[in-house]
Amino acid sequence: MNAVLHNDRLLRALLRQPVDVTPIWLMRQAGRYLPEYRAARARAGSFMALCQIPDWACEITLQPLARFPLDAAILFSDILTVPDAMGLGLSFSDGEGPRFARPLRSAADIARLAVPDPEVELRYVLDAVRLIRRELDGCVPLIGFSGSPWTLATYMVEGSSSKDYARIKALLYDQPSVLHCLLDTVARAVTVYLNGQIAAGAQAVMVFDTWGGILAPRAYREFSLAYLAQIVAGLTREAEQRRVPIILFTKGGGAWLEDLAATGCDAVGVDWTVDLGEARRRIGSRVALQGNLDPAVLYAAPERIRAQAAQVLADFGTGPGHIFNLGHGIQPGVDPDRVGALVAAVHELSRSRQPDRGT
Ligand code: 1CP
Repeated sequence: MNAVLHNDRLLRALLRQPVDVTPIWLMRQAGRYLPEYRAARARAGSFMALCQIPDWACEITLQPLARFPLDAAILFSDILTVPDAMGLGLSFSDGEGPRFARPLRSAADIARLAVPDPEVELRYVLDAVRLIRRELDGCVPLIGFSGSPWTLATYMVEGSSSKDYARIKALLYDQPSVLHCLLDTVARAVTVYLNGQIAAGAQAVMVFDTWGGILAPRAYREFSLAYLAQIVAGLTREAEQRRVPIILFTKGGGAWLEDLAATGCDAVGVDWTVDLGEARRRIGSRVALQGNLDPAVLYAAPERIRAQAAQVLADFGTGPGHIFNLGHGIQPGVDPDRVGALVAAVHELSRSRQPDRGT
C-alpha cells in the first residue's frame, strides 16, 4: 500500500487545515449517469455482482476519476451490504429499489441478529478496499462508508424502500425497547465494519443517515443521533500515521447540525436546504462542512452550474474547512459533461479564495 498521498486536499480540509483549492467529490460520483457504469453493470449481470466482485467494485470506483480531477475516491458498494451480511437476503431488481427476502417481522427476528465479522461475511468489501488502494497508488484518498443504524433499520424492517415508513414508525412508538435492541446491534455491526474498512485502507469514513430527517426531533436524538455518537466513539481515529476523519450526514438534518457536531465527528455533511454560511456560523468552529449544492443544478447549463458553484463557495466564505459536494447524490439523468463543468469551476473559482498557505 502506498503511504504517500499526492493529493491530500480532502484529508486536510476535513481537519480544517489550509488547502490550495477547495477539494471536491460527489455523492454517487460512480453510478448510473455514467455510460461506462451502465455498460459494466450490463456485463456484470447485476448490481450485487458489481459490489461483490472486487475487480468490478474497483473498476467502478475509478471510473469517475478517469473522467474528472476529483479530490477523492469513494468505495463502490452499498449501505445495504451490512443487513445482507446479517442474513436478510438482499436483491436489486431492474427499475426497482432494493428488496430483502427476510425482513425483520418480530422481536424474535431482531433478538436473533448477530454482528457479522467483516473479514468473513463482508470480506468482498474489504478486498475491494485493499485493491482500490493499490490501484489508486496514492493519487487521491479513498473514502469508506456505511449507512447509519437508523437508516439501515428502516430498510431491514420495511423490507424495501418505503413511502410512509409505517412499520418502522409503528415499532418506534409501540415497542421502543425492541427498536433500541435492533439499533444497538446494527451500531455494533457498523462500528466493526468501518474499522475493518479503515484497517483495509480507507483514509476517511462517512456515515449516511439518509432517513434521519423523517424523524421528529426527540425521536431523531433518541433513535438516530445516539447511535451515530456510539459509532464515532468506537471508530479507529488514526491509521498510517494520519488521522482518519469521520463525516456524518443526516439528510434533512439541518435543524440538528449542533447535535451532529457534538458527536465528536470531524465533518458534517450539509444538504441543500441549509444555507452553508449559516451552517458555518453554527458549527464551523468545531467541524468541517461538506456540501451543499442542490443536485438538480446539474441539469442546468454549464455557465449556470458555475454561477451556483460560486454561490456555494461564497456562502462558505474564505478559510479552511470546506469540502465541496452536492447536498445529496447525483441523479441518474445528469449529463457527465455537466459534472466535469462543476469540478473545473470549483477548482478554478476557489484557487483565488484561499489564504496563503505560507509554504
Ligand atoms: O445500477 C443500479 O441500478 C444501482 C444504483 C445504485 C448505485 C450506483 C445503488 C442501489 N447503490 C449504488 C451505489 C452507492 N450507494 C454508493 C456508491 C458510492 C458513490 O459513488 O457514492 C453509495 C455511497 C451508496 C449509499 C446508499 N445506498 C445510500 C445512502 C446514500 C444516499 O444516496 O442517500 C442509500 C439510501 C442506499 C440504498 C440504495 N441503494 C441503491 C438504491 C437505488 C438505493 C436507494 C433506495 C431508496 O431510495 O430507498
